[in-house]
Amino acid sequence: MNSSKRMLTILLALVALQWMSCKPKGASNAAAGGSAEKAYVAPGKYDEFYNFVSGGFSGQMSVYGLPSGRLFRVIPVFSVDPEKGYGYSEESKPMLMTSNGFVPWDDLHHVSFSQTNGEIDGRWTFGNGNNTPRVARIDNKTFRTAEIIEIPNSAGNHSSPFITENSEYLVAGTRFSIPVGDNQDVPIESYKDNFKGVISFISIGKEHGEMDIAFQLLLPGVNFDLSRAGKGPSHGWFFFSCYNSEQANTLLEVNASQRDKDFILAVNWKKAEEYLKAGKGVKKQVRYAHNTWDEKTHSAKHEIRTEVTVLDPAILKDICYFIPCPKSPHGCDTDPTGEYIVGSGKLAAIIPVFSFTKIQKAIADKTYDGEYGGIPVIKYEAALHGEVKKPGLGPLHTEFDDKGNAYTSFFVSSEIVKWNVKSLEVLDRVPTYYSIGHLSIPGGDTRKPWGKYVVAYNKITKDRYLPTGPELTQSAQIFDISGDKMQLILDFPTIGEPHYAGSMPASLIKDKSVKIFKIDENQHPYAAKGEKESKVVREGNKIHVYMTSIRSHFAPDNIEGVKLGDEVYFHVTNLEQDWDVPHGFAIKGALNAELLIMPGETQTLKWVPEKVGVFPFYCTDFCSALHQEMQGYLRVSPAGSNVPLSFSLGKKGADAAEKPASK
Ligand code: CUK
Ligand code: CUA
Repeated sequence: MNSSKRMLTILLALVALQWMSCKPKGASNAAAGGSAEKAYVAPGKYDEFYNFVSGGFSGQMSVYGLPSGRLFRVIPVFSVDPEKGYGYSEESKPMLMTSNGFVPWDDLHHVSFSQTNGEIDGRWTFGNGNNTPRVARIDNKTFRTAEIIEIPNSAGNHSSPFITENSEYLVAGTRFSIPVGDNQDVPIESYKDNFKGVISFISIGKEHGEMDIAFQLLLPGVNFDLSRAGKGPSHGWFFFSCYNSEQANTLLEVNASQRDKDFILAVNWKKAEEYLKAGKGVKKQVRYAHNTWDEKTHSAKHEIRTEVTVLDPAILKDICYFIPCPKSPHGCDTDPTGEYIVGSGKLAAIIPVFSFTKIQKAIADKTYDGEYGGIPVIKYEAALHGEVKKPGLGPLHTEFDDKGNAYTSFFVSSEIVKWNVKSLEVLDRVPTYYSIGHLSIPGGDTRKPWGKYVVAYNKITKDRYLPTGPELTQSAQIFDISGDKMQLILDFPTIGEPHYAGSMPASLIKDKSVKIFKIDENQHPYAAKGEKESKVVREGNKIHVYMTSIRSHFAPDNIEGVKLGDEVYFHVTNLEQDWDVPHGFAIKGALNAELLIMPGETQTLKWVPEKVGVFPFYCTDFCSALHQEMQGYLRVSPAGSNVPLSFSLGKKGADAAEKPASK
């Protein structure tokens, strides 16, 4: 066994041990930590930062306060959410449409914020969907998903949605290379010949943030993992880590861990733009979804797009360069100055730090070590600023403070290690409980970090919390990093599995938060903008109920003349114009969920009655002292019945107005 193979065996054994053992390193002081006053935000006081945390396989994003760890909101993104009716209301269903149809789930790993001049500007938060490749944009004024775009020619959208310093682009790099092109029916064994790794550059509209696939890069079949944009001097470049340069298609655990070095891919996207302008892109026929939410119609629109432009960097020179990086790199992080790029090899015993200046010189001097898939490979030493020696085991991700320091998470040795970016000297280390994945400093991936806290997002909690059956909560831990030594100040459980997260000063969002939707601006085709407009209309077997809600009744609240075989659409308009007065709507036996309708908004619940009878409906959100009175009845008669269609509010039996069912 050569020394590198032996090292690999030892590391793999350590990885296995980590998962089996009950007490990893640092466990002896599992009950340690806590400097509660630093995380204490007095009742009624606001937190300093908003913290947006990915939910992993929950498909959601959650929003906490920093430093209190208080949970404010869970935003459904690639998931249906019965609490809010997202994915259940007729208006929101199109948000989850894809080229495969309705896909109500995804695996959300990374968040990123829109930036202006390399600083967080507070407008939008983006998230990636891994499984059915998608990127979502959340509007920070409403904390709602405003747009979702599907990524064609991609599978496992992991290297995403990292962003450039003026929000020109965000990227989507495929984790799984796949057959690309007309013939997809190829043997899996033909990976090396037929599989390609595609990276998409998604442009972002300057005013409204709308996403569009500007171009795709066709690259060798490897696994793209993570990425970061260059900044300052390296603005115009993007860096991607990749593993499986062995191009294995089976048992990757072993077969993709053979080579001493995989790669970081450096992309000169300004060069790509030049080729694009010169018409060097090739148009490819594809199918992908683009879904947008409209705040005036209170509805989503789903469309299928059919074309992308592809650039081939093996033919179009000077777009891409590979830089060797030890042992299956995961994180690939650029520091606030934009000069240094940190690669974190999951199985490496050092952390290499690359220099943008040296990379540029190596390219100018052609200091190459051959090619990989038609793309030049820069000599490792020629690109290297230096290596952090013996930092820990299993480095994953690195964030930065505003004092020239880096903080790297170590999954295997369960710790955060602080080191100086220039001198590469290790300055401090602190245990996390346990098996940290990502870590996050407010602004820690931008040109302007607020280096006050680092938050660890841990995969395992073991003995930290009360047990909850076979699965235990994941957790976050906040460390004060304002001094020389990192100090644990708070643990808090998280929703789903947190991967990456980001924080920004509360002031960037707080005063822009939407309070109501103006009822006059409601352009929903089925809105009833006052009780007088409420009505029930039959169109064939479709019954449209134009319903209003206001504290504390629905109009109408008695409906008759619905027959088996009818489809009923409750279009509920919330007439309130006060902050935080949603009304809910639910009807017995409905097969979807409730609606939760914000002030001024209209939302629709589709209901197909399956039984004859009288069905109560009610408001699900405790909205007033008489919330429990906010209810109504709908009568369903047999298919051939001659009960006339009628609706009423506040009228008794025989007096019920037989309003004509006209539109
Ligand atoms: S990955 Cu989760 S710990 Cu998907 Cu960003 Cu590294
Ligand atoms: Cu409206 Cu409760």
